[in-house]
Amino acid sequence: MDRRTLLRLGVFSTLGTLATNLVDPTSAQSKLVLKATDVHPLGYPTVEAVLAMGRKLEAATDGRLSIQMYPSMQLGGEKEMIEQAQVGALAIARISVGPMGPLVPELNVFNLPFMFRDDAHMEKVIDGPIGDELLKKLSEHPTAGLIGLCWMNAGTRNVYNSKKPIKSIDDLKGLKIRMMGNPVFVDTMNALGGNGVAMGFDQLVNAMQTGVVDGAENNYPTYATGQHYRYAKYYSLTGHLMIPEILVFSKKTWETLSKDDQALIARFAKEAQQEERKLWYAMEEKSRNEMEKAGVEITNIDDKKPFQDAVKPVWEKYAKQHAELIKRIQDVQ
Ligand code: GTR
Repeated sequence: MDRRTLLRLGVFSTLGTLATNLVDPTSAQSKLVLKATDVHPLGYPTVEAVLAMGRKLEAATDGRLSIQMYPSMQLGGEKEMIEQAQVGALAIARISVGPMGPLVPELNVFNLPFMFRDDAHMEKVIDGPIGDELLKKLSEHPTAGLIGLCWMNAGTRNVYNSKKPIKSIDDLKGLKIRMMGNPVFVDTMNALGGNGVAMGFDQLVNAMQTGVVDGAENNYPTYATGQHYRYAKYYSLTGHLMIPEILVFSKKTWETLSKDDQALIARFAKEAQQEERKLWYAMEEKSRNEMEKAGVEITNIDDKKPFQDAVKPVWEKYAKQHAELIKRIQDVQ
């Protein structure tokens, strides 16, 4: 947009009231504030990694590009975040791969129960060619409307509930457990013997408070910062899911950026992938300690085999169409 068009649109006269974006008539180039969001609060590794990315962007562009973070579900749950990024109402969303499966089927391989052997395996996959390919798949997807910037660690998800410790698979019977909104997760919980209830993260605390669900499943940091332990004190190490996070950028906004700005954002995002990881492990340990102090009952499950056997039908249903990709993931040592 040239200066004349901006004048015609009255942009300069209303500048004082414009809170975001946009044009600073005193600078040669326009300023852009990228709106970012996360369901987690300040201090959470993913939030801090994106904030650090914003500081770098600001420094590298003399303040022309910056990131404004809206943490703690200020802009809604992840479904809403995806929708807002798709229409360009926000630029950056840090979400779990969980709700991305229905959008880009290949991403669902990360959502399969017991897909990764451990954190190291998961990291090797997201840091390597498969990680890059999947980000590209998302970015080039004709209708997803999102650019995949990078991955982040999110540890292992374990089941927690208000009724009893889960020592063996039989203990899951009859428990209503909140799962993320993606059929693969409800199927997983049902295959394990519980009752999977799909629900947004933003509704979970209320659902536990009112007994709509008996519990949920997540990593230590989410269990702790989300205050979930207050309603479900039995945390059992089922380790059934290990789902990385993904940082997405609105394709609509992306296409308005210069190639240089795109490259800069992509570079800082790659760095954020590694930086979040360090914060992640520290936070995981801290949360676990806090939970022990808060009186949470943590239960180890020695024999995972019955759990792995029980989810075979889920693999039958969702893995077949991605057999080659899954084999490549399993072969990563
Ligand atoms: C967390 C993840 C969030 C969100 C949440 C959930 O581990 O960081 O992005 O997906 O789980 O269960 O909805």
